[in-house]
Amino acid sequence: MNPPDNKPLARHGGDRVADALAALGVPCIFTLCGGHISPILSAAKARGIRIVDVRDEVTAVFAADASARLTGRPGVAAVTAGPGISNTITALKNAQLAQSPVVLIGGAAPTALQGRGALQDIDQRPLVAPHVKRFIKLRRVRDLGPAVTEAFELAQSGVPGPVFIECPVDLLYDEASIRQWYADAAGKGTSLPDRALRWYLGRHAERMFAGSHEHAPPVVRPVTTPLAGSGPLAKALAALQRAERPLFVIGSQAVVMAAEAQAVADAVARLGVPVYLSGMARGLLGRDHPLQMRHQRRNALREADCVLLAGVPCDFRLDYGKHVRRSATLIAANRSAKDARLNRRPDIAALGDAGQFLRALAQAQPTPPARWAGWVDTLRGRDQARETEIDEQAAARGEFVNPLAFFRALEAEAGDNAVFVADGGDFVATASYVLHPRGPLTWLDPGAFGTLGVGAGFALGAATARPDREVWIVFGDGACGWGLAEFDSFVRHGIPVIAVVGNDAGWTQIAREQVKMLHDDVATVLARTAYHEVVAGFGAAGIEVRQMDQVVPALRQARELARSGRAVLVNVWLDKTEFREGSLSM
Ligand SMILES: Cc1ncc(C[n+]2csc(CCOP(=O)(O)OP(=O)(O)O)c2C)c(N)n1
Ligand SMILES: [Mg+2]
Repeated sequence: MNPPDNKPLARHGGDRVADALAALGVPCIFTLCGGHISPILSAAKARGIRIVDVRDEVTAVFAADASARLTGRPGVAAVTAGPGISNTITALKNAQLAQSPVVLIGGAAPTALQGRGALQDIDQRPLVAPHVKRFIKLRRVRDLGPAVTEAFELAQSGVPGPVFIECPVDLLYDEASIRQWYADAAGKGTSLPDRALRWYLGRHAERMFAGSHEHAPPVVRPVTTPLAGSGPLAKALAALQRAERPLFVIGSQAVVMAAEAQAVADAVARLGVPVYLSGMARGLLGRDHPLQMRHQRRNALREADCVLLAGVPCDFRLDYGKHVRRSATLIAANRSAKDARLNRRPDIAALGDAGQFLRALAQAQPTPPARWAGWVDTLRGRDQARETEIDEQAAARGEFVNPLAFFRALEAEAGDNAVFVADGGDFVATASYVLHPRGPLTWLDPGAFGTLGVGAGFALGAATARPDREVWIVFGDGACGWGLAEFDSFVRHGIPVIAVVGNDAGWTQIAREQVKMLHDDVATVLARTAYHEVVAGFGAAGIEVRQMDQVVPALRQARELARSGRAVLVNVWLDKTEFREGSLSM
């Protein structure tokens, strides 16, 4: 919409932010509007940056996070002051724990009114600062552009993570309007306090706009990759050469430089060491690489005599380090010194980018020793035995759909270019054993924060960053509740994601243990809700599946609809299974 009087707009602070974003090559901003940030959104739009507006600020930050993980470049979200910012906290924390470079731009009350009871004015620093690498507080117009380029560099450097830029609204509108606004606020009174206020506000405006009249183009700052030294590399190489049963566990941090993920994959394939992939590294080696194991990781870790944890801390997922045998040589390659040493001190700490470390190892290692073949075969054999068990469990027939059989079907039907977003409990854990991500960066899950509700935002980020991909959300019926309103965003923006909801009418991952230990299913029971009808209300396509023989036709129809540009939700009625019996994460 043009301004009602059609007068050209004076240059304003929003233009400075947008100029910096454009210089950085930002393709897209995820947002939910608010008066505090309007100038940024309209200036960014005018520079050809896509503005994707959503229904909850948390979605905007999840989307920026997913986009960052898939492109290796910071994802950008902009939200309004106060509640706009407080709504993002879960996603900010999630991005921080996942070490994902997100730049969040937040509005704020006018500088002169902060702390005086202005609309949505709260002290935002204590709310946000614990979850970001830096809280950048701005008081001068001329700092807007440099703050954006600084935030980009910071978000990606060292251990990547979110950075917050607080932009008070009076920095964002044009100087004449703001000066007029301050003049009106100061009034025309002649008393001493009136004159003092006028003087104070005049000086305040001078400071705000000081130095803003020279216009220097934004300077993009280079990002340096932290590299492990040659000492740890030589030691790790020697340890590998001595090993009889080496094992790699490769996690998200090995692929933070997304553009180089394929080079990391090639290196891992050349190294010839059996490997388990986790987090964003799932899919690194493609669908069915002979070195990649999917099952019985705990046993493999207990037997291995040399373990490289590449971008993986010894947290709950490795039972705090207890899964690795004491006598094994433990090598930790990690950008974070804290993560490299978490719960267990490694014998060799290679502090630097884990992906680059793998590449350096592959370059330095001669061909893999022939004696490793037996070890690889042992692990392969176990993996295949587990696959046979899964096939047997998948064959069991019940009243509705068997989740294992469902994922076997999805594995066969989803395109070779599929990206899977995982959001849920048991249903998603089953998916993670049965689905084979197609290649590097084709699997997204929340990470160590274990956050339900990431699905819609992650899918939005994935679909905008990778418009050539088929984006699937694997949703628990509980988890899908957070994101259903975003089908409105998918429809408005023509984003054809396909959601499959495992409808077991409950928060099953919790119910399983709660009922067993406390004999009470309180708060874990849901209804067989018609989620497919809910999304139809937003204009998306909804399909219901209650029987196994409906699964393949429904998946094919869903792909067809998505290809024609529609967002789709397939609501799949599930049987209860014993597949996840006994698993509990604390
Ligand atoms: C934001 C958030 N709230 C609560 C939880 C606790 N939680 C973990 S798994 C789970 C159940 C998930 O249910 P659903 O999505 O239906 O998947 P299911 O286990 O039934 O397959 C819950 C509530 C969480 N991880 N995150
Ligand atoms: Mg459920």
